[in-house]
Amino acid sequence: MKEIFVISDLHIGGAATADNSDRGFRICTHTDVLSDFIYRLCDRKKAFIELVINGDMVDFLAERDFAAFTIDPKMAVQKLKNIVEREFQFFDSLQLFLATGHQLTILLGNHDIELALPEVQAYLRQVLKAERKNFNFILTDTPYIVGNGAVLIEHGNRYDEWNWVDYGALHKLMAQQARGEKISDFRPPKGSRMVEMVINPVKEKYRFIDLLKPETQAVLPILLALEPSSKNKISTILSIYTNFRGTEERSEDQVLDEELYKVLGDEVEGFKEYAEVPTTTRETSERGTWEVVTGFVDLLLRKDNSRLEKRLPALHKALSVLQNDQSFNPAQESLKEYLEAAQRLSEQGFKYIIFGHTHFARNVELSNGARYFNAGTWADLMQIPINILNETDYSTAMQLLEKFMNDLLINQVAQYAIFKPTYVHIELDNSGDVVNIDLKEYEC
Ligand SMILES: [Mn+2]
Repeated sequence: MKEIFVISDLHIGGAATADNSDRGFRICTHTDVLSDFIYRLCDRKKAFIELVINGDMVDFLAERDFAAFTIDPKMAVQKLKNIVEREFQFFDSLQLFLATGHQLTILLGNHDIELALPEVQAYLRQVLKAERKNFNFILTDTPYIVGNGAVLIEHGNRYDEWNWVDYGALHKLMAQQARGEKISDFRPPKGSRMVEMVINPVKEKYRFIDLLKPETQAVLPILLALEPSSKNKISTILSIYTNFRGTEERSEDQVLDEELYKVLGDEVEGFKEYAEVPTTTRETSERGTWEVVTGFVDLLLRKDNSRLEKRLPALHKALSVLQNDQSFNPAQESLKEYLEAAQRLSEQGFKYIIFGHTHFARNVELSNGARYFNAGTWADLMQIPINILNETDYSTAMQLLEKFMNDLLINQVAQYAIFKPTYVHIELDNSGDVVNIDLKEYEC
């Protein structure tokens, strides 16, 4: 019998503030629990155990100097060294895991692409003392297949328009660096450029920014409410997405207008007029698409100097879309690109498809009886508190929302952070067939 444990999106990296009073740039604040999980596997010396780390093990994007991709191998090694020195407990546990004789497989994600660089690879092997045959490092987007072809494991960013990696170019770069040749360019994913240009600068002030999910419906309105000037950053996001290059003829505001126009059509002028009217004079009882869109546009277009409390009604409207949000429900996949990808893979004959990347743990039955899992994350998450979304009394909802927003303003994030470590557990029989597979939560 063999057991396989699949974990994903550990996102180890980023420094706490100097006096350790604040989470700083870390998204994973529980490497102690993670190491404990691995040490418990080490204790089972007689068992045949494999640990699969399904991408984003470490997070180069959280390491200074921030860059969407660190092409210089010396600098990339230095970043990994910083992570190893800070979080040595985790690397020690992996080293012991390998020394015990268990099997370790690491896949690339999209926040740890630098692991593929030859010098970085060599450094990681050295840290893990991984010269033995029980270490498997998958540095392409070839999926990892186990269980005699029944289980397909991959990070999942391949199905994400923002975060797919150009593996052809990455391989070329690896081959050139290994020979010390002049290197060609490598364009990191759009999502990584967004982290460098938008998320990390915002995170200097607001630590919650990359914990809060879902990204678009929750993060953008909250950001706009806290800091209306961030609408310029929204236009940067749009320009990264549409590959727009800034020119002298088109200002960021114009780009934003054009993008809004694509979404709203001729309504855009009406929305702007609407946004000029003070929110208090409007009906706030009705919910619906109109309210959500107007709430959001209101946040976008209101005067930058208006105070937070004045923006709360608009924020409340914008967040109402999350009332029936299924993001945190493991039995349902609301992100259709991953569900469709899993469905297609199941039609190729895979019975179990395991992704990571979204940070949302999943165990979903597909239409043909196959199963889609998402291994979730060991990083922290944050959800808009349900009591704010469900509160039916308007003035109570406003009070709750105001407290929440004020906590965010002073970085009192800990009370809202969720840590829910999950893994996919697979049992294989002696001939390698799957006898059991399930999504589990680690009891710390
Ligand atoms: Mn990822």
